[in-house]
Amino acid sequence: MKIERVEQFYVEMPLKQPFETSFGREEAVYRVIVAVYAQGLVGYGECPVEQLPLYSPDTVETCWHVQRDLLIPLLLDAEIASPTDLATVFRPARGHNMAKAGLEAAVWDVAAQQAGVSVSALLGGTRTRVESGVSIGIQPSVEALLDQIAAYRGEGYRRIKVKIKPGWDAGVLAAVRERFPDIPLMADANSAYTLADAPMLRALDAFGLLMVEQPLAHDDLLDHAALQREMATPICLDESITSLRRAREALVLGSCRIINIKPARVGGLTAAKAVHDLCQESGVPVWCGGLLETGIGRAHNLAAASLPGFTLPGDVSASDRYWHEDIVEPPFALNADGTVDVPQGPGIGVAVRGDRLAAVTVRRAVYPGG
Ligand code: OSB
Ligand code: MG
Repeated sequence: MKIERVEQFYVEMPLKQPFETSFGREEAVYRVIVAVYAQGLVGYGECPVEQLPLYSPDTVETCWHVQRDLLIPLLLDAEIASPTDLATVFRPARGHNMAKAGLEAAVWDVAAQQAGVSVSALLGGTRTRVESGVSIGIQPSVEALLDQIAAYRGEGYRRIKVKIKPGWDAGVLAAVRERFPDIPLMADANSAYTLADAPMLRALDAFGLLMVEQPLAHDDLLDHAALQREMATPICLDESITSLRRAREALVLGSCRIINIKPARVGGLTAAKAVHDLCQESGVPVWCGGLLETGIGRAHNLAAASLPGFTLPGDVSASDRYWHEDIVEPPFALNADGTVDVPQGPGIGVAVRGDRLAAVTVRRAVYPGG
């Protein structure tokens, strides 16, 4: 397959409600959406970057630039037999996983359409529905958090993730446990602590959490290994796992007992599957994380989460948890049993709404340029 044309869209999507983590507060997301054209078909991918490198080193502008100046020229030059070839095509570019992942995802979409199957099926997925959790940002008050948890539990979400940071941690989790003694609960620190906080982090063992996500530095493996040796609660790594190699290192070092796989963070669906395969061989459970994706990135995340080793509920919540109006049709919905369907139609299995995409686009470019 030859890619004939690539389009980039810089989009801005206001969130239904602000999302606050230990690294900042977001009222809207800023994304690069890409479309790739081949043989009369169009495939879509999403780069879940942000304006500033607060979660990932990639930003909207670095993504735009690296795609325009390196990845898109490489893609337009390549003869692609399978989307897995893109690992080789993009090899000259170091880092910039999110810029690679969006283009790779779009090629998976086109390749699946060509084969007349879903991205999930082409990847080797086996599930048609994925258990969904919900990630709740830092709230103005403990009461507000408890209300949110009650509302999401009422909607049917299977697992609650609470964002924590120094000053919003053990006391808050104690209040959550008092009100909801039995819910599947976890906490995500987004790297807000150091080993000096080990006594506080060990105290979280009292709350029966499913896991604590990324308590220490975003690029650390050694300190997490030391902390895991001292804690009963499983550590789950998010930010630290940026490739198959880093996942291997983490498992050898004992830095975590669970991995949150975000396809965009590891550079795409092929890398996500490789991390999944490694974890499956090693008996390490994985789940699919999220980065407040629009329906496009959500569709690709669900395809990844349909692989058999994704045994824990993912941050693959319904469209209405994030958006007043998604950019895909139909939007993603939560089933009564707390699952979200993996689209089964060709490609990503949902239609990108041209009107919505145009409405949220603030900059657009086409390659080859004219
Ligand atoms: O750490 O998992 C994270 C959102 C933005 C940046 C980082 C994270 C998150 C989430 C939200 O937790 C997950 C989602 O619902 O998409
Ligand atoms: Mg996280």
